[in-house]
Amino acid sequence: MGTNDTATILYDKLIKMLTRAVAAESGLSLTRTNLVHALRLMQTSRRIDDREVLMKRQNRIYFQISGAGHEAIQIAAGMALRPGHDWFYPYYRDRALALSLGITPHMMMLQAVGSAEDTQSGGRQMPSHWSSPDLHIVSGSSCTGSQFVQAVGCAHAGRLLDPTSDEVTLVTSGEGATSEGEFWEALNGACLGKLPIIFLIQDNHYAISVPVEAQTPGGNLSKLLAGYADHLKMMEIDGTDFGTSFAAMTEAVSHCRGGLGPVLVHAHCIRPYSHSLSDDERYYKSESERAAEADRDPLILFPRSLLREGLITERELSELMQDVDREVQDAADYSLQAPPPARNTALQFLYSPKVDPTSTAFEREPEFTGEPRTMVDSITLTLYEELQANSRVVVFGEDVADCSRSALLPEVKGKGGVFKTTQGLQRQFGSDRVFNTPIAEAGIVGRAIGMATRGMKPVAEIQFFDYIWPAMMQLRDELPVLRWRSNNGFACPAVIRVPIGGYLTGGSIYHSQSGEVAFTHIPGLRVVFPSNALDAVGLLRTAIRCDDPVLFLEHKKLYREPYNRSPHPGADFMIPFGKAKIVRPGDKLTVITYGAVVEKALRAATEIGASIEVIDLRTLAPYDWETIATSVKKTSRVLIAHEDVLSWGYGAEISARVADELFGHLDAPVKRVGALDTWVGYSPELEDAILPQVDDLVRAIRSLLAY
Ligand SMILES: Cc1ncc(C[n+]2csc(CCOP(=O)(O)OP(=O)(O)O)c2C)c(N)n1
Ligand SMILES: [Mg+2]
Repeated sequence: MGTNDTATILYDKLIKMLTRAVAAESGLSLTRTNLVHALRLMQTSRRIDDREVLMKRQNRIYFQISGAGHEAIQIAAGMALRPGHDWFYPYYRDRALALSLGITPHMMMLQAVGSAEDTQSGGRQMPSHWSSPDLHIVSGSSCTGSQFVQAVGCAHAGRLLDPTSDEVTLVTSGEGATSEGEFWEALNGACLGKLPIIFLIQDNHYAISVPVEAQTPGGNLSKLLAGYADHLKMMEIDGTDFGTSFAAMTEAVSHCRGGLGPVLVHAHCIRPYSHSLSDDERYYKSESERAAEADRDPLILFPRSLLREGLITERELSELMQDVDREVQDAADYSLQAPPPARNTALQFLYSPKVDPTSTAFEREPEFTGEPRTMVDSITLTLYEELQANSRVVVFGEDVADCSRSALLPEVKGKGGVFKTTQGLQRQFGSDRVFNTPIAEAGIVGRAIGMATRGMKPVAEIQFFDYIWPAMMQLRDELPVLRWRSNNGFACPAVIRVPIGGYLTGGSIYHSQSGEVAFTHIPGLRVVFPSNALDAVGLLRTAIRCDDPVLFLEHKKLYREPYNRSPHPGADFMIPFGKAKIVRPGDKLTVITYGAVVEKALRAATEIGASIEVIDLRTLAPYDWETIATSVKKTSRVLIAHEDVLSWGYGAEISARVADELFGHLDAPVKRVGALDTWVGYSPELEDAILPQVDDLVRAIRSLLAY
């Protein structure tokens, strides 16, 4: 933006215009009362920042990040939208937005001190991590940019839940976070779906110490996005100016409410308090730059303009400031004596407190009908039944639809997934409920998170486990954390189905990976790994009907193996999580395994001929310790076998626990069999050598029996 003078002139013009025209058109009024209210919010936001800075210096809070310099655009956004109707995915700098939506100074201070009374996270999140189910402010993480893809899911869900609604989803971030892939994945998703979503990018020209020209080619996001213009309404504005900001936000909101598609508001701001209290911008910003920014401080410009326009008197201004100070003081005083969370609440709300997928409520007897089906057919049928049973179930991913060009459906057979797992589902349930997404794994999981947060039941597919990694931020820092970090305010019980594993002959490095331990290591996530068609049906239904996020691993090699087929066990058949199956009883040695190695273990046991017990874990998180312990106490010898690489593998955890808790029952060391610590090779010779085979199991079992 130009000089201070330019900004002031622009401001005066806009205030006059706004109080008349814009307000009338949008139904929103920018009356004197509203302008004074905006000023009050602005002042409150800044004074809370000031108070927190003080409290941090006194070591009474443990982190501080300010909204200073961003207040004008944020309050404009808050005033243009409707909390409790619209949905919000804010970021850490959105103090003034949060205030204008209804988060109170008390709530902010209680989070800053980490109190049990912190309604936003119960003392679990840093300050400035806004959350309120009532206001539709979805608890955010500290990860820059991860909110974008979730907001797309939220907006998409809103459309499916009520196509007549005029709700809007607002997602915000700094300009630095637009370098994240998730921003581009979200922009793609929002434009393709013409979704009612506002991307509010608050550009303070720095991402910590990195200036925008080192972050964004050309140093200007709006210019970079020019090619999106046909799909995305864009506005580049001075976000330190309340009038300009209100006009832009009002226009953005009415564009979205009118069903005209997404909007990106690029608001230039300043950042006078450094990045956070852990940063000092004097290390990388010149004095002249800092001085120029100070001239554009909305906390100076806005009250000055209201005074000049005669919308407030000096006396009223001074009273307002004193009033705000009192309110902030009250909030600080209250928070400082508020109790911390009880230590024994640490594990609370990792999982749903209402629905327990390990309980007998998820135990149903099979009622078999028809001929034996393969695992892949059984999964398709279960998805069909759940789509039928619950209108909130949606199925999506890369290539999962029969045909994106649905007009062609009468002519073509339909793709339905690279493994045909979802074939026929789009044809049966329509393109709203079964659809293709772009190749964007973070976007797929993020969409699932946003949809599940809104009460939908997304069953998303990652095409191959090998390609899950772009979604890792969503899978580790978001999906399993939302309930815990919001102290049960929000949850996202989505199901992510993932074909996994090797023994494919030619699958090579990038179509054969295992790696389930990367996910069993994540608190809050259920990880399921069936070894046969019957278990796949029962466990998939439990995954869909439970209230926790589930990673559902489907072994590609098992999809069409004749040996694991089963007649269909019925449309209500379920298997609880955390209940292993003894697939072969015995009393001389226990083999603990899962997935494709179950059948190999059975073959090894048969070859040896001894009384060997084989346990199929079926779910890896949670796992059935009771069945393991009972078996090991009986047999005193234990082998843990899995397809994934040996070192740091799933077997390491189980053997550590066996050694720890069952040491006195053992007659032999705990042994493990797994893949060599390398990738799966393309040549069949290599693949055989790398992945565990029946012979490896036979050798390991014999060596244990020899003790
Ligand atoms: C994924 C991720 N990477 C890095 C960080 C560390 N980090 C926190 S804020 C920040 C800068 C963000 O800058 P910008 O998006 O411009 O927002 P601003 O803080 O300037 O408002 C960084 C790198 C993070 N929180 N998340
Ligand atoms: Mg920035």
